[in-house]
Amino acid sequence: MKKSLPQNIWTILLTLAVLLSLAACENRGTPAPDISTLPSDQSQGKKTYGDLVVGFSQIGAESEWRTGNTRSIQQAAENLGIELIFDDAQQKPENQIKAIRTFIAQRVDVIGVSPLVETGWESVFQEAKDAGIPIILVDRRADVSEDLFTAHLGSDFVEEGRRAASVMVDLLDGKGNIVELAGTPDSAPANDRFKGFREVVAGYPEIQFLASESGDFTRAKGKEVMAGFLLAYGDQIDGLYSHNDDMAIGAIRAIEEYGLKPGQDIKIVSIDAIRDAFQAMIDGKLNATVECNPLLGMPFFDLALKVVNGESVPKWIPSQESVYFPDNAAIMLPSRQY
Ligand code: GYE
Repeated sequence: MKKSLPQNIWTILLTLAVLLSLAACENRGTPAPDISTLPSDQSQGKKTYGDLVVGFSQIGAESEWRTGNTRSIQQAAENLGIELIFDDAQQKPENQIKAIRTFIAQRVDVIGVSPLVETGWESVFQEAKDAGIPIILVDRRADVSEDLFTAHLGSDFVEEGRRAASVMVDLLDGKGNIVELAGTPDSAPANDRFKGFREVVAGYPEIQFLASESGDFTRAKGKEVMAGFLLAYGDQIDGLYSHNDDMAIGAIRAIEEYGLKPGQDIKIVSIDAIRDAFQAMIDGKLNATVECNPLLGMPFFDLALKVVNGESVPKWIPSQESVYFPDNAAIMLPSRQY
């Protein structure tokens, strides 16, 4: 008898605890009855990927980087069940402006755009803002005031230029003559890669620039411009800095046709890290490639959903990237996705 009283108390307490935890479990499956104290839309009315209609204005298909970027965006949309309205501007900013206006008229939830050039976007971005449609810059930046776009997802192109320069300085032991194949004039990557490279090379007075010209980020133009450099400067060229791998690959052909050995007679550093650059390194024709990640599809839609649901996002989300060299190119190639 002495022990029966405490035992009863324990039974009652245990029963109460079980009942309370059952009630808590039930509540977990249903929304809390009073959400007035929570920030709006946190527990109700949130959109999911399947609800999104997204317009995307792509630049074109000038490089392997670009086609890899397009694939990444289209595949991610398909995997997530997002309705994607995709427009290819074929290298014309006026086509991008037209596409953005169409997206506004269609009342899409978010507009993604990779601006071909840095300038000329104020009015059309303002139109999107007035219509309440967020603009997300994917890959390239636009030179507009920060209130005209919601976020920018893409690489630090200045840093890529710096990295390319450090590698070139090492390859040339701090002295020699360089030619440069620049990207599309006035584009953010061409401007920034030009600038970042010079920041580093400025510390090496025995490195000289012989010439810098745009190859428009394409293989064909890269080859053509490099052939011109060779005609003008021939054997004086020690190094080629190319703003992307495609132009470097075009240039490699021009160098071979001219009768010199790319990667040996002329050291070559380029940017992007596409699969063909790894092959060129395996073949001993390219000395390094600085990575620029085009696989922006998933992070873009992740950002788009957050923006639509009113979550705060950083103004710039830079990509994490490295530099690749011939010694590990063969090991890396099979796992490269673009
Ligand atoms: O490096 C080049 C492409 O904007 C980062 O555009 C991109 C650049 C890329 O055509 O290959």
